[in-house]
Amino acid sequence: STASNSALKRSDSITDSMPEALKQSRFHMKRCFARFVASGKRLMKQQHVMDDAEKTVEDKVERKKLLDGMLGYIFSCTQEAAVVPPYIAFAVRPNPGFWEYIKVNADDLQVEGIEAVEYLKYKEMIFDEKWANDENALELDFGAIDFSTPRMVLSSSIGNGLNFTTKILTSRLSESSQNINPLLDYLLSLNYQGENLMIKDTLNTMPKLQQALKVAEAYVSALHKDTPYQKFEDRFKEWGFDKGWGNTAGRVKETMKLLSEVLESADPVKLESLFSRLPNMFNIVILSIHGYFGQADVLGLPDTGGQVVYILDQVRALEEELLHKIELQGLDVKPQILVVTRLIPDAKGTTCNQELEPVTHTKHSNILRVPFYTDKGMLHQWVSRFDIYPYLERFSQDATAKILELMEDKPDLIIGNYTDGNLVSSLMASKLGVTQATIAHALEKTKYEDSDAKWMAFDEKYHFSCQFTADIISMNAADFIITSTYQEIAGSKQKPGQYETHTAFTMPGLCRAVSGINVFDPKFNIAAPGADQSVYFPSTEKEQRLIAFHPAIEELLFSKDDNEEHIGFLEDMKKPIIFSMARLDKVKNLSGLVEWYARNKRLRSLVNLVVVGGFFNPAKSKDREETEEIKKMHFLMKEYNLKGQFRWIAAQTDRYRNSELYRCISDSKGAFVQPALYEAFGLTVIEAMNCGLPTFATNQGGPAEIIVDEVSGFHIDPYNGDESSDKIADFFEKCKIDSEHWNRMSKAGLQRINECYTWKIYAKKVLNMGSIYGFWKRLNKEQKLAKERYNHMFYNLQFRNLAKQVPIPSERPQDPTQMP
Ligand code: UDP
Ligand code: LCN
Repeated sequence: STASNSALKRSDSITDSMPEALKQSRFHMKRCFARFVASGKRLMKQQHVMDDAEKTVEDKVERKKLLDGMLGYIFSCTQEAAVVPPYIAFAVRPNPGFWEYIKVNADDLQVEGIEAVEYLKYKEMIFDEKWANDENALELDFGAIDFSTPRMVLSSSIGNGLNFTTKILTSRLSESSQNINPLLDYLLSLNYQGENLMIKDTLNTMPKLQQALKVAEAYVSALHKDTPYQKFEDRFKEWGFDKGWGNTAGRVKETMKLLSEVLESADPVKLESLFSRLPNMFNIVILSIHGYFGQADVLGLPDTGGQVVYILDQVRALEEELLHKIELQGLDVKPQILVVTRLIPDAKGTTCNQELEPVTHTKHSNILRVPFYTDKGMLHQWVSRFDIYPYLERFSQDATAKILELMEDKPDLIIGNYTDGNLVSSLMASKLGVTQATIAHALEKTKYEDSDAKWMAFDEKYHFSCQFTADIISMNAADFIITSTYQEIAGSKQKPGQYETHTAFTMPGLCRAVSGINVFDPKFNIAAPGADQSVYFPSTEKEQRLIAFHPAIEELLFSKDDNEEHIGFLEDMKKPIIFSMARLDKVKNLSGLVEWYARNKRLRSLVNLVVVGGFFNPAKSKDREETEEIKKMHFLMKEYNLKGQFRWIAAQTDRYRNSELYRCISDSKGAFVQPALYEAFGLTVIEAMNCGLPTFATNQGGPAEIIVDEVSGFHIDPYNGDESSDKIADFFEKCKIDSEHWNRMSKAGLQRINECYTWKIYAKKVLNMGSIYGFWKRLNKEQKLAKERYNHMFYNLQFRNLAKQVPIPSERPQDPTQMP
């Protein structure tokens, strides 16, 4: 962003350019570095580095020159600096995914490039000197065990792994000799529950297969394209083929042609197209363990939010796509999708105590619930996702047995969600030898500053020791990783991505991850979710509106009394409403929004505020963060006298009613505000935009990518409340002057959604990934095994012990008679 970025040529490393840059401003830099070390050992963030640099140079012109120059650029790319006098070790990130570590001696300004491991040791010196100096401290290095996986090289390729993998596959296939073609091997192995598909053992060499393809292709070419497969099935069998090629002569011909061409000389586009047709995916397991996983009355309960919404929509989209594919393959097979979650006997009026529940609007998909067991028997109550670790191993075994029983076969793909689901998916997939995908709706590490370096202080409350260990295990175990945005993997120019922060990090006293994950690994893939558009549609689609809810919504928004469901009221019912809805977690920052609003007179005069989240009695909450947030909300209401302008509504559970609520807010010409301190993706943002609401969303995380600032909505800075509330106020002021302004913004939001965020695109992509990465995994058996063994040792020696330290609640006696 600075004027002379160009001073750093792409080929120059920061280590190379820094000495010269320091030399040029030696006088100021001496003072600046003296300032860095003045307060002794500590960890500086970018802002501190910049502030100190600015303070050092008094003269304005000089300062500008310095900050616009090379040094200013280096400081602006510095994510963090460990001050260990006389050294300062810098972690510099010039571009997404690219890091350089440098140490500078503050006394003589000597510069030296260092490796990540050395940087981490400096950082550890601040927190645990003894451990930092322990030569045998536990060091994790997946880079060293992962020796053969090809890597992408460009920041811009990150998240596009499928494409890259297909290209690498193509060149591997071209290298392999005619008779031991791994693709042939793979095709021979295709089956559904033991029943052979596509080619029989008789076509077990390339010449035989190619010859048979020629004959069969010529034969189907002569048939009318709509001739059903059954009509020529017998002929096919004689030639050595089985079903799976297609439902009609036309489709069969296309598939055969694709294979013939790929066998002759592979090309990535054809290879991907061929793999998207292969009958290799029928049964899928999706793991989502914590919280209340149900289809009604669960949203807004602790730990129960977007993940549930995401998975239910995902299952519907995947099933639809599977059915479509199977039909085209000409097979008579019922795909099965099982969402595997925790059974909670204390179900709080939800269905979470039922073992099996069909997923609505699907034909063959079910929720399977498996209870948690401890030595004392079945666990009855909800447990926080932060305390879930002691139950997972047993859960994984019980769930695996149940799945095999229900599916009568191994699944073809296991998809994990969030730390707990991902860890279980790793255990299960490794045991069954099945392709594994992981999804991290949020990696908790990025949500709390220095949660790794200061893990010990967080551990009692959050058990990050378990969580980050589990996350690292799963990331490395997964055959592919599905993310919702680019930023989730590699962040932005300014800010590292969630996965990226797992590249090199340290938890002093526990483990130093020298290479935890590599964001250039082609396993990373972006597949953004959507919102169910039959539920979340624009307020302008009058015929579809769910007007039956209107009286209830009217009451919810405007009645004057306080009750169990709402407190506070709106005096002027004509004003536009700014609206937010989330779980009452600290990171969601709903109380922050209330405070911004409360402090901004202009905004208060322009609009009312309505917030949906949590409930009102702090004594009733079992969730640590929720309790604090509830108290803060009450405090703010009183302190700023929000009476008449603010309505607080308790957590809502009906998504149909919620969708109509969004639309009613839209009718008021209001806006949606998502003020989170950090948001991994932000489903409410796309729900609101689908309903036609102009949306202001946090610039920290996924929403920054969903919304193009000032084009399809607005970014707000959750760490700068005054600026954010002013931005909202500006919008409403502008709407007063220009009545079209609101409509334009509303339409632009919708357009953005329809172009980029739908479930159909998602399902196609994910099934293609399952197909390609499944094959990739077979091709790289040795590498996979080596990594699996390394990972397993880490699981056994580290994770298991950490999990044992997490207390098991005894609030309610567990039932010993329920011991299986
Ligand atoms: N939600 C709800 N009622 C509430 C709070 C949230 O129905 O009281 C829904 C919301 O509509 C969205 C999901 O829960 O579908 C929250 O997803 P998001 O991605 O915004 O956040 P998460 O809770 O997953 O962190
Ligand atoms: C969990 C979150 O915290 C959100 O950011 C996501 O939108 C949601 O899961 C669905 O992926």
